[in-house]
Amino acid sequence: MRQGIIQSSKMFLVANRLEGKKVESSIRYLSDMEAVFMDKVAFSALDPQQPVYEVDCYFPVADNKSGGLFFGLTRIFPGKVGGEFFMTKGHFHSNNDTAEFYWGIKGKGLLLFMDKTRKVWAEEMTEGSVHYIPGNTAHRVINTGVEMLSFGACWPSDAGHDYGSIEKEGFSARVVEKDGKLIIIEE
Ligand code: PAN
Ligand code: ZN
Repeated sequence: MRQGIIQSSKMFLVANRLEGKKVESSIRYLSDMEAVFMDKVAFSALDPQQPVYEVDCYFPVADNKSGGLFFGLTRIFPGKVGGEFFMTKGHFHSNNDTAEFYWGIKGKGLLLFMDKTRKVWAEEMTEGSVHYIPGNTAHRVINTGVEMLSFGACWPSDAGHDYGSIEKEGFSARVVEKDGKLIIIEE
């Protein structure tokens, strides 16, 4: 049953790609993400125009209006800076106590959660996985695979995005590959 629902949403997303909807697309390049990665030497050796992830969003109601839902499709390229995998910037919602669903469509990764006390935990994201992100919880997705990682998202239209605290303080855990093994380095 669960698989059936995800299969049909995957068909909708991959086959029709929000066709007929007014989609707003954005791309994050390495040059937008200097503060995010740990290894500044490895970072400076890479092409700043390398895309890290792209997002297609469908906003059926005005931003900040309560009662509506927004929909996003994110694709994170495979890649690393030093040993650290490509990932999204990550954020809290500005309207703190608003939740979100993520679901894996293709590829593999980790969804990293962090609460306001900086406690972190993670869930594996794979094709068909479903993830509930509670309110007051920062969220970031990391592509730990060798292919594109695609996932869907649905969040309240009055959630807003607060990138500031993550830009300043980061997450309290990083996901890196060392000697061919995936490890999580906690603060
Ligand atoms: C998602 C994210 C998307 C990109 O739609 O906005 O995956 O990640 P960043 O916003 O962290 O750059 C979402 O969580 N919306 O609320
Ligand atoms: Zn969010």
